[in-house]
Amino acid sequence: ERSTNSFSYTTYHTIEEIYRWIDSLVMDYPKLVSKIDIGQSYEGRPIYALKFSTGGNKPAIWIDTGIHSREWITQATGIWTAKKIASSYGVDSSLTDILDNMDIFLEIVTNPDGYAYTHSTNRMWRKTRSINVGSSCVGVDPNRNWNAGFGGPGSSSNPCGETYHGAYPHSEPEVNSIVDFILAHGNVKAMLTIHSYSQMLLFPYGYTNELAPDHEELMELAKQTATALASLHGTKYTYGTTIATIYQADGTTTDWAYNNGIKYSYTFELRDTGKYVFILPAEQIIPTAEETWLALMTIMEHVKDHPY
Ligand code: PAY
Ligand code: ZN
Repeated sequence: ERSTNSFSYTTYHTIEEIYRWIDSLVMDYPKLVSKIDIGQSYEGRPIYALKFSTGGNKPAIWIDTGIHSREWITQATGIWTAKKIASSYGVDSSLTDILDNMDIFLEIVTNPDGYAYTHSTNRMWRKTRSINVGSSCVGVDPNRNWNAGFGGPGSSSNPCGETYHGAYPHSEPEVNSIVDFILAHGNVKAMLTIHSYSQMLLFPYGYTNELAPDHEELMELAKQTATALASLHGTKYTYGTTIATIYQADGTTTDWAYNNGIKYSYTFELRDTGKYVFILPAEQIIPTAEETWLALMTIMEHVKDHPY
């Protein structure tokens, strides 16, 4: 009996529980799943990515959840998604076809220090937990810390701000670990970064009104993805560029990925639209994860079928 079968996918978990569960997943599916140590957080916690691979180094899809620690539905969705990928290989023909052609990387706790802090002290903590020289305020917004439009007006230069960009690009080890990993890998074809809330699917750019060269394809795929997502529970997503759909955001993951040659670069904003905000009831974990799966599959199939 696989030990990940008895885990509770319907409740929220601490980082210790998630890290133990990650080891169980690797033990349950040793041929498909491995754990990669990609670095250390500011406070010294290990940073792990799961690798789903049928062997070798294939072109890859990167997914991360929880870069903003208070967005708990995203780490919970990441856990469910990891189990879904592992248990679908050889069972679901579409996912099997994806994994026969591509590797999937999934980083579930992308901001470990922040996540621990949302459990210990402040449920609403968004940023990292790094100390800012010359300020008593702690933390940098890890989704303003990437080297793409870094430091622009869609971010804060005040260390006390919720969107503080940090002292310099990739100052945060949580961001820099991903940058190093992806650049060293060299063959990442899609980068999907999962946030909440707002029910949106966003793509480049956030730092400029200029349209990306692949704008039409990204827009069409976003439309198909939103349709697939809504087909399960009727959850409605809006979609478009970050700047036009939510607001100007500078130094974000998706803009960095796109400018570094990763065409299929999307930010998900999961449930809801403002009723429960970041404290989404645990009963919504499975429905959210299930509908998000349909969206992820739509994008992953498209990436597999459109090599570049
Ligand atoms: O990556 O497209 C992007 C930027 C948009 C997100 C951001 O500000 O980093 C949107 C917000 C988020 O998920 O962090 C939205 C939520 C509701 C917030 O905290 O404002
Ligand atoms: Zn966020």
